Amino acid sequence: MKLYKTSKIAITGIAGGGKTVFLSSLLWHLSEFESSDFALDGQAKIRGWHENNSGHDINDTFPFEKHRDALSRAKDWPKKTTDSYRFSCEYRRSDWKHFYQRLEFTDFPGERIADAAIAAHSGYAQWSDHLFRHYNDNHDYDAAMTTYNQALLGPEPTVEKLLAAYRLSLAGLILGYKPLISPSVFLLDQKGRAIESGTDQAIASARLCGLDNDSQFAPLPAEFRQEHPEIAREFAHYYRYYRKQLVLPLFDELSQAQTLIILVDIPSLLAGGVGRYNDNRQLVLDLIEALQTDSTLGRKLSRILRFWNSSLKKIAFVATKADLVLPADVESGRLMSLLRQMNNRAKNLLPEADIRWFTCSACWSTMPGKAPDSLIGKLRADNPQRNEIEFAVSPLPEAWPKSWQPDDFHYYSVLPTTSQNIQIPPEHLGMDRIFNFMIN
Ligand SMILES: Nc1nc2c(ncn2[C@@H]2O[C@H](COP(=O)(O)OP(=O)(O)OP(=O)(O)O)[C@@H](O)[C@H]2O)c(=O)[nH]1
Ligand SMILES: [Mg+2]
Repeated sequence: MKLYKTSKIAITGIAGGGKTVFLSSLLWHLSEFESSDFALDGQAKIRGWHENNSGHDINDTFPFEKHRDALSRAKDWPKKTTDSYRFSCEYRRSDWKHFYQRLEFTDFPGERIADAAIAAHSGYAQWSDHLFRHYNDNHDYDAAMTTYNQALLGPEPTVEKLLAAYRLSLAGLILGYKPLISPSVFLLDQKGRAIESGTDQAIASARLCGLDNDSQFAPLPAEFRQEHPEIAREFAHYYRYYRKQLVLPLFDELSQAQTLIILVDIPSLLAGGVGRYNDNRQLVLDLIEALQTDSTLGRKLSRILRFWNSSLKKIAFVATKADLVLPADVESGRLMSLLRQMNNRAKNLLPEADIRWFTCSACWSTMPGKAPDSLIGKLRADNPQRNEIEFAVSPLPEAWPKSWQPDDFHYYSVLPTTSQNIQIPPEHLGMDRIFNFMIN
C-alpha cells in the first residue's frame, strides 16, 4: 500500500498576475525533472512523477499540456483563465522511504479575487461599509465613483437608476486599470466572457452587476440603507444569492489549501499607477480575511480560533515576472523589498503562519540590454516579426512612492522564450525555492 503526504496549494493573485504561467512552468519542471535545473532540498530527486486527475471532471482539469504547448510550440502565453481548474499529481522523493507526495493545485480567473470581501462578509451591510471605506480612503476612486455617488444623493432613487449608475462607475474603474471590480461577474461573466474594450457607456450597457438581469446589486452606504430600507433589502437578497452561487464555492475550495501562493506583479503595479497598487494591496488583505473566516463561530472567538481552525498554514508572497525588471534590481533585493513593504500588514494579520517572501520568474524571457537600464526581448506589442528588440525599462524605486500616475514607470510585455523540445522546461528564477517551501 502506498502512503501519501497530500498538500493542497492555491495559486492566487489578480488577473494577469502570472498564476497560469506559474503553475504551467512548475508542472513542466516536475514532469521533466531529469532535464530541469530544479534543486530540491537535501539534493533529493523526483521519481515517477505523474498526473492523477481521475477525481476531477475533465472540464475542471487544469489543461497543463495545452498551456505547455502554447509556450513551447506556439511561443505564446497561455490564454487568460476563464474558469476554475484543479490539477493533482504524485511522485516519490528519493529521500523518502515510505511516503509518496500528492499535490493538488487550484488555478482560477484572477477577477474573482475582487469578490474576496464578499466571501469574508456574510452580511451585505458589512460588505457595503467595507467597500465604501476603501472608496473613501482612496481618492483615485473619486472620479469614477462620481456617477454612482450622484445617483445615491439624487432625488427619488430607484433600483434601476442605482444599478445603471453603479455599472457606469465600475466601467470607469476598469478603464482606470483598477482590479477591485465587485461583483466580479461585471468583469468576467459566468460563461467566462471578459469585457471587450469600449467606452464606459458601452461597457456599462453590455454587462451586469449580478448573476442575471433581475438579480443585480450594488453596495449602499449606511445612511442610504436607513433611508431606503426596501432598496437595501432587495440588494441584500441578491447579494446573498450571488455569494452562495458564485463566491462561496470558489473560496471554500481555496480555504482548504494548506499553502497559499500570492503572486504580485510588481511591474504592472508600478506601470498602472497608485490606484492599482492600493487595490491590489486591499485585495490581498480581503483574501486572507476570507480564507480565515469561519462563519460558524462567534466573531470574537473566531478571531482567536480561526487560524487554528483553518487549514492554511503557509503563505508564500511572490513577486512574479522578475525578468521584466532590471537584473540589478532583482540582485540588489529591491524587488523583494517592494514586495515586503506592500504586504507587511497582511503578514502581521497572520503571526502564526509560516510566511516567506520570494522573487521569481516562471518563464524567464529577457536578456540584459547593451544600453544602461535596458532589456532585450521579443516585445509583444507592435512586433509582428517577433524580433528581439532592446528597450528601456524604469529602474525600481527603493520604496513605493507617495503617489504615481500610470505611465510614470515603464515595463513591457514580451513573448516567452522557451524550447520547442518539451523535455527542456523554461528558464526560471526561484521556482524551485518556492516549490521546496510548498512541500517541506
Ligand atoms: N516576462 C514574463 N511574463 C510573464 C511571466 N509570467 C506571466 N507573464 C505575463 O503575464 C501574462 C499573464 O500571465 P497568466 O499566467 O496568464 O496570468 P493569470 O494570473 O493566470 O491571469 P488570469 O488567468 O487572467 O487570472 C502572460 O500572458 C505574460 O504576458 C514570466 O515569468 N515572465
Ligand atoms: Mg490564468
